[in-house]
Amino acid sequence: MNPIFNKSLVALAALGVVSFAHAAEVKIGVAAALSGGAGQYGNAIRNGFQLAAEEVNAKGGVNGNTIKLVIEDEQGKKEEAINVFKKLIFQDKVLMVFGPTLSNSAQAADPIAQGAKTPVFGTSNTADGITSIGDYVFRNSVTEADVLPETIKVAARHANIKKVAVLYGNDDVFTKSGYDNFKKALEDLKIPVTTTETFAKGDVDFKAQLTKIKASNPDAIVLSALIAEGGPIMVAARQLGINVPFIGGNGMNSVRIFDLAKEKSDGLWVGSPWSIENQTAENTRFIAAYKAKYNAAPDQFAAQAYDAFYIVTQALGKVSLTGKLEADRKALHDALPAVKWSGATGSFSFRQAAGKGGKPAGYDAVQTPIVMSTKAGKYVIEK
Ligand code: 1QQ
Repeated sequence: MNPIFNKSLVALAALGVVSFAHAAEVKIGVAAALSGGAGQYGNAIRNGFQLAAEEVNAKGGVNGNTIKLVIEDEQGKKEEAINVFKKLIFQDKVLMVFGPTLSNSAQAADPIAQGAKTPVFGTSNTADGITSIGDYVFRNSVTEADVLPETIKVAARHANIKKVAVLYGNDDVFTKSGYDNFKKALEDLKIPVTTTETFAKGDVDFKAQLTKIKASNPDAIVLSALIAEGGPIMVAARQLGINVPFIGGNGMNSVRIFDLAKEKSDGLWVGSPWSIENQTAENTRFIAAYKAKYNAAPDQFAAQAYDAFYIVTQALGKVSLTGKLEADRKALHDALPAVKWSGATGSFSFRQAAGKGGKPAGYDAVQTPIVMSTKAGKYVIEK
């Protein structure tokens, strides 16, 4: 190149008029259950991330940097989540990882991110203890401990619930944690339990448990399940003539219930900061954008992922990336806790969780849950 021309280009670049290099591309990993029993959640999560990333990149990215999502299917299995985390963190060298979908997988895979000092951000992990893994673990999914007492309280007020049966999956981190938190909330609210029954992942026949539950004559069934089992449980209950309300945790807050249980899907109570019926400006805009892109309505898993992406962009906006991965991961980690955001899921901030054995803990979500019940294939907001 002509040296004079070259010099003038350097001068222009210094003024910011032209730039030599393309703006940097920031790689962010997404580990989601895109196949298997948790695929219903994972695909919605991926959609939420892709929509947000597209919006942010269309507006010029963050500090001029484009964000590239590196998306991997962890199949809702903890071994796969570990493999995917290793690939994203050590091979792809992503700045941070979103996911995995299930708490069961997060408990196994998050220590890898923590060990590599790479921020990991769950958008659907609601079990106790996930953020106690360490200070690089973040989530915007509100814990079962925070949501379930509210769901039970509101349901009990409306549906005249004096005693309940409890049914939960006893082989999954999330469904067990949901059970612990349901049990505690029921004790606190002095609601007696008529019987407690269990099932395992992959079960398809729930007749024995439901027959016992029916005989115990509860006013409602408290259910800590993922939708793959929880949907069929609700269908089977209705077929056995059990028509009392179901009170579910995060796993039951899936529109899939309307496909599975059809006209028998009424009377399911769930809580979440997000509702399709919540008509804030941010949520209305999100729902319209999601429908325009995917030709389907979003669910709370998509909404949580969408907001999580914006929460991260807020932190990234405050960070001057150096291109040195270790320093950049730490800088993002340091910037995240102070982020406040108002998105599709309402107003959001972080609070530091309790640490284990003197280690600093990660960060949980501070958000207000909305309690809903299902009626005629829709969610109704209940107060
Ligand atoms: C968890 C959950 C599931 C319902 C995620 C999809 O809340 O595993 O923590």
